[in-house]
Amino acid sequence: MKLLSYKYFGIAFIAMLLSAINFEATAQRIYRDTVYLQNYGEITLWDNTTAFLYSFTYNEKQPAFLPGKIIEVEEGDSVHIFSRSISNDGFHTIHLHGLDVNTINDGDPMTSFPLSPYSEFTYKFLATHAGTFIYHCHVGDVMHVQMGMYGLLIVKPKGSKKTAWTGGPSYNKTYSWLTSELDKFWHENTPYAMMNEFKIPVFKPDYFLVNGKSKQQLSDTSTAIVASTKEKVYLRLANIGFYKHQFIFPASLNAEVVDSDGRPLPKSFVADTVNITPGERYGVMLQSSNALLSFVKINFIDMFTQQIKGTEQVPINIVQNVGVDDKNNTKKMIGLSPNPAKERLSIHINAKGSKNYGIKIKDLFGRQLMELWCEGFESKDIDIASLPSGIYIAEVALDEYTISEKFIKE
Ligand SMILES: [Cu+2]
Repeated sequence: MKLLSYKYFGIAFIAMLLSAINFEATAQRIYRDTVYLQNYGEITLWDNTTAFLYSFTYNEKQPAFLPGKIIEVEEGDSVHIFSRSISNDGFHTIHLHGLDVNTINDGDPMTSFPLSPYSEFTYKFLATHAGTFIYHCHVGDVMHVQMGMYGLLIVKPKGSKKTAWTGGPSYNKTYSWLTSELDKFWHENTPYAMMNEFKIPVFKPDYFLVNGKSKQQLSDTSTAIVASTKEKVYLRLANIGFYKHQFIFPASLNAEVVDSDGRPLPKSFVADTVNITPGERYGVMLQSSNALLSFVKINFIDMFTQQIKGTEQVPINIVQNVGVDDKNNTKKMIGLSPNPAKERLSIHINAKGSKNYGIKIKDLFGRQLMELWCEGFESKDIDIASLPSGIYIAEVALDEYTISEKFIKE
């Protein structure tokens, strides 16, 4: 036993030496970023109400928002995150969750130190391997995280290759969903005395968030998944809430879990349900062989009672991959311009033999938002200024069939 521990100590020592040498030898570039702690602001929720926030920001004058920006670095980067406190009286840190950083750079106020008002520190670490990580404030954890001090940190493979990790499975498109909850009472009654001086009220979240959004806000282009049957989608999932988040994928997506907590799984597995506890991250590959207009359902579960406290649905739209010939035909049938559009969208119909047609504008949830009836084949100009930005579907019903085309509202 004793011999074994000496042996391990020896190995650990050599590994440390090697990694120190490695650090100098392989650090190709220095990735620098600046984070301000903390600014005030507010979030607009799906029901158009707002909640007060304080969060990380990336310039001094930027109002708080949630979640923080995705910090994207590359494997092998030496990462320097310059952190400046702009708080009058609050203490904060940046904890690099799941990353192998040393004690001083850990951002745990107990083992490292908290940033006092108007102090500065540069958190440094070497991005040793690709993966999905979270950065968040580690002071008065529960309250500061709830107020918005969190974001994703993604280490991409070397050369930013479109693979889950270096040598890992490849993909065509990638999305990231950072999930959390929001208890409005906490935001309206924020105990300003930080550290341990306040009594935290019982957590009763009333908003359930994916990238800071819920309900109809989830058709936003950064969150809703749009891909073709030919495309492989790599979805990064990360939970920075206090509940367990249960992701239920439509079976035809063939959801394959490939990595967990920033490391490849020894063996990937196909699962239509993925449960993620606070702080955990998973990487999931998705591909459907059929066209699919559906949702990924997310249940937000209280871990003590196992009760589902909230459910959200993120739209997913997989379109049949069209060959070159099909594409030309489609072009002849319906044209949308400009796409993306800001205020007006022009629809040109080139179907022969059709005199009248109806146009429906739907969101990715399939809800009809507009309906128009047209005669003849002239282009139809429609006013879309009132639509929130996101992805929509223009559906044109001709005499015998319906054709649809997606467009983006900026
Ligand atoms: Cu903080």
